[in-house]
Amino acid sequence: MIELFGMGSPNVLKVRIMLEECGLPWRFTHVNVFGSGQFDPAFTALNPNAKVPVITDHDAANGQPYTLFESGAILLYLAEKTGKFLPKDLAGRFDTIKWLMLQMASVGPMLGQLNHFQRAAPPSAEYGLVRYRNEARRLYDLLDKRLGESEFIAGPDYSIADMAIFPWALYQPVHGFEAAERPNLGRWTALVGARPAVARAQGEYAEIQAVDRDFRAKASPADIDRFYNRVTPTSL
Ligand SMILES: N[C@@H](CCC(=O)N[C@@H](CS)C(=O)NCC(=O)O)C(=O)O
Repeated sequence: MIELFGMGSPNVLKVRIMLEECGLPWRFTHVNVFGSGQFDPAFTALNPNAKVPVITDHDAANGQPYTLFESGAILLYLAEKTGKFLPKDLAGRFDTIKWLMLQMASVGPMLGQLNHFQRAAPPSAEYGLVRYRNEARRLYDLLDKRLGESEFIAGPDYSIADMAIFPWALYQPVHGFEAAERPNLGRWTALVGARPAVARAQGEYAEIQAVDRDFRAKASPADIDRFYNRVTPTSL
């Protein structure tokens, strides 16, 4: 059994999709990141970086529970464990890994920062908003171009690279970009979204996000500042 520690967020949705695609038995443990649950010593013992997702595999190969953080590493681990969604041939394997790395290094961080500057930054932070909006546009365009050349992100087959990018691609309208301007991205989003495992993974998502909203409503201003890491530094 795999225990997934998470919240209603795209990096967690990636892992939910993979667990459903692989048919692995799993359970969800909700971490209250708005109430500083990620800084609890019991949680930082699992992930010293204090972020979700984290998984603990209670059926790991050596018979001992095995814990991982970082969604890309988790997807690779589950692909290795099950032999699914990561091609065996070297070129196919690294075509998948390079797009997975692009998601981890660029799509997630840039779109995540755009979320922050759209929702949480003061109006004086215009420079950051423009910067991350431009980066988001560049990345949505890159994905659209790639999906005009290839059925799936990494090649002809659905893989962990698709699972990593899909939850972030859903932000395109939220970020104020016209979906109609990127038809290839739209074709692929519909294709991936129609998979039964993806629908199952997203099934409880609205309820999880409602719990997050409740956690957030109950959080203290200090907790919210800690969540955004916008506590005034004592030294620079
Ligand atoms: N690179 C990490 C990013 C993890 C991450 O930023 N997780 C967010 C949720 S999607 C989180 O834990 N936010 C709470 C916080 O930053 O305190 C991954 O892909 O796992």
